[in-house]
Amino acid sequence: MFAKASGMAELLRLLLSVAEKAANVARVCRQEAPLFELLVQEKTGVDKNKKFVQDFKTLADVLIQEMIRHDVCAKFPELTGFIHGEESNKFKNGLGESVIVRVCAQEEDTTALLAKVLDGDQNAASLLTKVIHQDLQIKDETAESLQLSISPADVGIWIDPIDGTSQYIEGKEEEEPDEGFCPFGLPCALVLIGVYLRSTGQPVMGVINQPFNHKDSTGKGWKGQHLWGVSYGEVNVCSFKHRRPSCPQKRDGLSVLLSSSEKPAVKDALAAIPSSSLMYASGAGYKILCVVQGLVDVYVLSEGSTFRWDSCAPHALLRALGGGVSDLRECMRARVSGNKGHTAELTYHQPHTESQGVDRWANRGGIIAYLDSSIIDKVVAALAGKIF
Ligand code: 2IP
Ligand code: CA
Repeated sequence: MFAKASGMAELLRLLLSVAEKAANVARVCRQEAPLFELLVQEKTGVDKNKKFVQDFKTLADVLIQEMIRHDVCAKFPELTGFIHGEESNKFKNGLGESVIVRVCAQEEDTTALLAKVLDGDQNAASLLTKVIHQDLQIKDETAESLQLSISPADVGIWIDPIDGTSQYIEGKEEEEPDEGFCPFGLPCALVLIGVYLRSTGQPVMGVINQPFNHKDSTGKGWKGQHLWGVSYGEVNVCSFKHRRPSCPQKRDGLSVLLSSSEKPAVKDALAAIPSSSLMYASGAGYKILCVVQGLVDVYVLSEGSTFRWDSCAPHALLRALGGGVSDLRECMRARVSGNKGHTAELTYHQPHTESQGVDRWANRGGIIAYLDSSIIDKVVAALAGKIF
């Protein structure tokens, strides 16, 4: 007989299931014609009169976030008020009416509410509602057997409903090559759910769902994949197992993943590290995922252009594998003050109180994501005097 799953194991199972529903929402918006039209119209911006059309991608984001919030709070009321996301759930429809997007207890009520946001488009509203109210269970024996000495009342959650939205909307259909990663395209779009400890802000659990991992057998639809990781106390478990010591791109040198919009000074400084190779990919979450999978050694970002919701989930996976995500500027300061070895890992519980809006939650010192913390020194030494 199995022992009863612990609260955190139950939370993980729920997050895996709700992330899969989120991936279904993301896929259905691209696969079902009435919804896809709304996405495409947004892209080309044809119908300027209909405001909701311009905002359809935001609606998909908000909906995913609210669905996660609804499902988690229904099962874990102790998390109410501790689930944060990128989006606000206030929405304006084409008539200028303000609608609070939420998932209702009854399916027909959700459809009615969505139809209001979608200016009466019943068809689109019921397609979305069906996916949101689906009862979907992901089974994962390792996840279910986890025993942690913390409970859901000790944690908070960060949601990025779709990270890499521009790639999601553009929808370039690059399949992930067997041995590497995609520099752009649908595989860079990820659903990210990160769990942190309320007391210290340390990331303890992460679920990543990649809705568009590979094409299905018909070649028309997409299949996804999900990964998870848990890191607390003695427990460090990641669903991703490294199959080989290194990938072809890595060879002996240092492979560095960057945003294509990274500053030239940073690119030059990193390129000067002996036998380094610079690579580029879209999506902050996706870049950290590439580090998790050992496809590159490190992801470096010198700007404060990512947020807690981008990094919390993949950070937990990296910790489970012995790595981490640190504040780049703090690492550079630590070097100057002779505090070598100080990793300045990101935490997730405290806002920058002097900032406004989303900037309160920015990873404003830039980030460095690694599996092996000895890489921090190499990167920081190369960048010393070049940035900040
Ligand atoms: C974005 C998205 C971008 C990324 C940016 C994130 O999140 O992941 O792709 O920029 O940092 O905040 P880049 O691809 O240049 O790294 P979202 O898609 O949720 O806005
Ligand atoms: Ca994001």
